[in-house]
Amino acid sequence: MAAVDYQDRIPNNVDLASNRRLLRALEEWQPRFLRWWADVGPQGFQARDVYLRTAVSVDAAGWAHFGYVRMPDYRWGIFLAEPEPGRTIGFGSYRGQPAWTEVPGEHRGTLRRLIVTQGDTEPASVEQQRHLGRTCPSLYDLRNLFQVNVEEGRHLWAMVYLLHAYFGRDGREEAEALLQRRSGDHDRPRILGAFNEPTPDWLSFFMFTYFTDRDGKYQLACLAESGFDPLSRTCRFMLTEEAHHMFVGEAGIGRIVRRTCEVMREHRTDDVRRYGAIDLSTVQKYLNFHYSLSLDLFGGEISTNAGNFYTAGLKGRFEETKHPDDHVLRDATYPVTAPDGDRIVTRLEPALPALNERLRDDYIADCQRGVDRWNQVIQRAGVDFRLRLPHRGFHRTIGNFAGARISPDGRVISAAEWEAHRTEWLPTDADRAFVQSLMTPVVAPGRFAGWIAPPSRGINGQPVDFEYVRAG
Ligand code: BYC
Repeated sequence: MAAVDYQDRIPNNVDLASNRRLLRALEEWQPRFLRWWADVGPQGFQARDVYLRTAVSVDAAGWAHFGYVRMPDYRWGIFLAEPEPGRTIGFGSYRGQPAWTEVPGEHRGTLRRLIVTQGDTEPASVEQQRHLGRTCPSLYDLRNLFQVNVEEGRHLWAMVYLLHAYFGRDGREEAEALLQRRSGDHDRPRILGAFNEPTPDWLSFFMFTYFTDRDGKYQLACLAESGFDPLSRTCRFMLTEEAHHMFVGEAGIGRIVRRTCEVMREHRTDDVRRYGAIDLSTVQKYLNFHYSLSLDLFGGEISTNAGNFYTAGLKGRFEETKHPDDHVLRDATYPVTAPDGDRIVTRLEPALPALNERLRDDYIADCQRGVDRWNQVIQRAGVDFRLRLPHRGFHRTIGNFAGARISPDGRVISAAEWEAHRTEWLPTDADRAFVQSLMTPVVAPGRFAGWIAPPSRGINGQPVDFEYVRAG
């Protein structure tokens, strides 16, 4: 395994130096990436020193180095997890055969499409979050935002490396197109729905990193099972970075909830907006919104694509090896939920086309764990309110529930009932304007906006009042 060499223009552990053509192609892509970062990456702060972690090796023990770096100087590189000697394909019709080190010709288009879809989300999220620096609740949070942003940039590098190294000319064209599409752009939108929504405030940011980055965790975990070994190794390393992003989301919402409960108790009222805190029913509405958008990212409940990805050995299940079955699933079934008239019914369907739904189920269980932890904060504060995940059919635009009107508690409802309650379930313009009104920047070390509690500890053993982003 080659060590990461930071003297290289493109740090990597894939021995780029020995492949001159590939190196040259990536060196040509690099300035275009930097131009994209300057154009639509984090607004302002580019000349500031930010306390960031950088990958220095891919082994489990301490892969990260922490230090001050200006974001445009961040060493975006190419890091693949260590190869597993003798690795075989774990599922589908090629199960048991040696993992591929080259793209299997008959699956080339499908594999490219999966890599492009994954790659497209990474720059999209940076674009969505580009204005947030101006309204940060603290230097600690500002640093976390930028950490997430530079790592999403690195994840784009990860997919672009695969496109350049394994897909020839069309791979290079796709790598260019990844820099051309823009989140929310009418003519050139990003591929998946949630990545075209704005992230206008920090409550949205924390919801996004909790719910949408968690989709990233599940999709990457399935791609980490891939029979195409370079994709598997790339995704395995990306997952180690992804964990921090979800931590930012879970801790961020937890700190908001804590602060709100403090204000409720201090002033003996639910009406905390007057005191500059975010009421729990608004937190619930934002949760409903981001959760439902993220559920859509798993695709349709019944998807021939999903079955084909699996049978072709390209995309497995979450923790594929832990499933005690044949890993082929031709004769298996899986329960799938759908609206049927005025009821919601669950039927056993063939397991292969139901793989998106199975993954969504894994994701939902994981989402619930964080909600339980937020509810413990609320309960310990003695507040009589519980956050809840809405029903999986609520506010969906993809799959069985698209077009159906489902209440958060899982009833098929009429258009009239939906309209009557919509403003209780989803953020209104007034809710968004209120949250936006709280977004005034706090940039003194150790100070926090009044709507969020400080974290219990700082980053990498540093104190909470550390100067995580140095004054310009
Ligand atoms: N929006 O058969 P279907 C992350 C399309 S997040 C728009 O039901 P399939 C991150 C679909 O593409 C993880 N279009 O679904 C997080 C297909 O189009 P084509 C990203 C959608 O194909 C935070 C058609 O509808 N990674 O990393 O089984 C920050 C029929 O689709 C949507 C991946 O997603 C939607 N929501 O599954 C930064 C992994 N849903 O092909 C990063 C790679 C479906 O007919 N992607 N469509 O034109 C995949 O595995 C699959 O493409 C999907 C869809 C799971 C997304």
